[in-house]
Amino acid sequence: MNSTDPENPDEEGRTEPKDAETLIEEHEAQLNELLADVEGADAPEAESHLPGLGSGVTRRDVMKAGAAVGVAGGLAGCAGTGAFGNATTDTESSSGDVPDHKVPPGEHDEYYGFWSGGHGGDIRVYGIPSMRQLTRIPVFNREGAKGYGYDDETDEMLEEAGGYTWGDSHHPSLSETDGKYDGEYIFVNDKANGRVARVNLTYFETDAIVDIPNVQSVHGCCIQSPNTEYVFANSEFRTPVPNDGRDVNSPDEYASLFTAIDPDSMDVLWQVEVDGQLDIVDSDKDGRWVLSSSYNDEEGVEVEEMTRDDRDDVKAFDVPAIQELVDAGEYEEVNGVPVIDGTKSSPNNQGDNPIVRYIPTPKSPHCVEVTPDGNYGMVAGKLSPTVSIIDIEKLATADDPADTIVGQPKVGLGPLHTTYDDRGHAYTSLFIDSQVVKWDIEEAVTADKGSEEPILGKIDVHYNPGHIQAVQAMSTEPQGDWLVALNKLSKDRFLPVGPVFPDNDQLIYIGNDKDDETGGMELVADHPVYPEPHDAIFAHKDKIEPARTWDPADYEGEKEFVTEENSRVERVDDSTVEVYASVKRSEYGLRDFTVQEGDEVTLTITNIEGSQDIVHGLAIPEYDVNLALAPQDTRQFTFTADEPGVYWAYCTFFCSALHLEMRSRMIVEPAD
Ligand code: K7E
Ligand code: CUA
Repeated sequence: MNSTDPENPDEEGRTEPKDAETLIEEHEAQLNELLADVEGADAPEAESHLPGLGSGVTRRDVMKAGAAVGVAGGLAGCAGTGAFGNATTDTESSSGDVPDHKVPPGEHDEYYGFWSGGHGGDIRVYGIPSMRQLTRIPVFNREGAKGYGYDDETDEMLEEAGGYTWGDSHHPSLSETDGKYDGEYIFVNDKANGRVARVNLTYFETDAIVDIPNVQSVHGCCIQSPNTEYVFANSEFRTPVPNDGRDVNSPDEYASLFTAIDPDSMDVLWQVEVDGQLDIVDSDKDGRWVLSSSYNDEEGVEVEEMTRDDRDDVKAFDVPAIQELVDAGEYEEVNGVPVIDGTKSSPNNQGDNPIVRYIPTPKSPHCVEVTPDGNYGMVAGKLSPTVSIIDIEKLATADDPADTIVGQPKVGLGPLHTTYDDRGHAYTSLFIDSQVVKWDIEEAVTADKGSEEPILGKIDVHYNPGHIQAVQAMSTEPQGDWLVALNKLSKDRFLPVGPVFPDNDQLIYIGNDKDDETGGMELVADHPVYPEPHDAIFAHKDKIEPARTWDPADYEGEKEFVTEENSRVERVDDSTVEVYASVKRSEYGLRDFTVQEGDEVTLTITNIEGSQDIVHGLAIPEYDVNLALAPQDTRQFTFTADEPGVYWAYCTFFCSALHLEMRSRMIVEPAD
């Protein structure tokens, strides 16, 4: 119904669909109305053709807000002709060499990159700078290739975490010790179902998922720096708390909660209710403050209400102060979780040491990212062309929370996310301008608010970047050489693959500081990606130490390590059978096994190989059995043998010249 013309219904009350051009114009008008005022808004409207898109494709088609400002003169260069004016010179200009991003056959990348898979629900692992995909780690999604969600353990984990068939992973966060990545875990949110998962980086496997009570959607997710004492999760959608049918028609009563999770037990420790809404979250580097960005502090339920005001509040949580209240029992318990009142009028927020500080920022901002030195939290304006710089030290002392904002450079249209190098520069993605802007942090603090002076350069990306991420920028050890722009649209950059296009992750070299249009940034590679990653986090290869085979000691007492000798069938009772079998190239420990129709069968299968990279599978046709067994791993699968007959269990991984012959026969004898 949205795409019909309400003015001209036909005799059956239907209306004509609007044409594509009208829809684009309406979207632009809506956006232009919302965009906060920018000085110098009289820049000419750019409506010429984009380079490389061919005729007939206009800037409008890549969703630029054409009539708004900052469309940096023409299209060929985009950066450079006055939109950011007085670009400053960086004195540390280097030779200007860009290292080869192509990694020769047989050699390794320097960095791991962990991408969230969006509504694919997984984590994808890439090598940087080659951008080669190394593996995918299923998290909220079942995945046949890895048998994830099929064996009893992972199936039960997914069932206990709500039993949903998918998730929407957005924000991967690497565990830290002393502010440095320690290579132990990744934590990641599920925006769709209000969950947080933990991925074990020894085995590159999801090992825990918590379904968070009292919240519907978890968007922001981060660990506490410097020592991963908590994992924090922000509920984005306001709902009644608890959401059990009460207050459904009273949006005023809905709430957003800030949740703290124990990273070891993955138990929910406590929650804080706030006024307004919560979105993206990042921790300071000292274990005290956690900053949450927010849009919709209007507490609206429709887009016009959500974007009504010129300001929304960034919330700064004083974590030790909250923990003290919890320890003192000053909370209300809801669904077994201590919930602390962090609303503005709460007694906890009166006096000199409020547990939540509300910092007014323009306008429906999108994110918050703390600088590697822990000094500042950057809040990108989204509908405001600015980034607000929050001075974290001032959070404890400023009388007026607004005084914690110590800088507000004007960066361009649609700023969404900010990342950092090791030389004091920030890089912000500009969704509407389809650019990455590089700027000087300290200069932005000393410059007037709204100034373009701190801008060092802009580079075009293709197109509409969401997150951008530079290597190790979320830790205290930024590396400052590579940056990836996770662009939402790729348009014509790749061979067409039907109406659902790949996203385009672009690799940019940021190791050179130059006094040119881009500030030395250089685009080196396009990379098509399956929809739809949101964020990525990169760690030097030395930070991650994956196992080459399983260590059976890690599951001792939970599952039997089945050798060739003790492969066997055990009847437990009239209707329960346990089957134990080893696997090696090219045979199962049991060449056949017999069960009775109606039996509940539990398979316990061990890959007894000690050599790395020799993975076996065990599949049973028509019984939906699918196990993947890495060397020294044991997996279990339980099913009911309800169809009599002969079933050939076979190996799914091509493991030897006798792989096809590698089978076992399951015989299900008919009940009389
Ligand atoms: Cu910007 Cu979910 Cu991080 Cu997407 S959010 S872009
Ligand atoms: Cu084992 Cu194929």
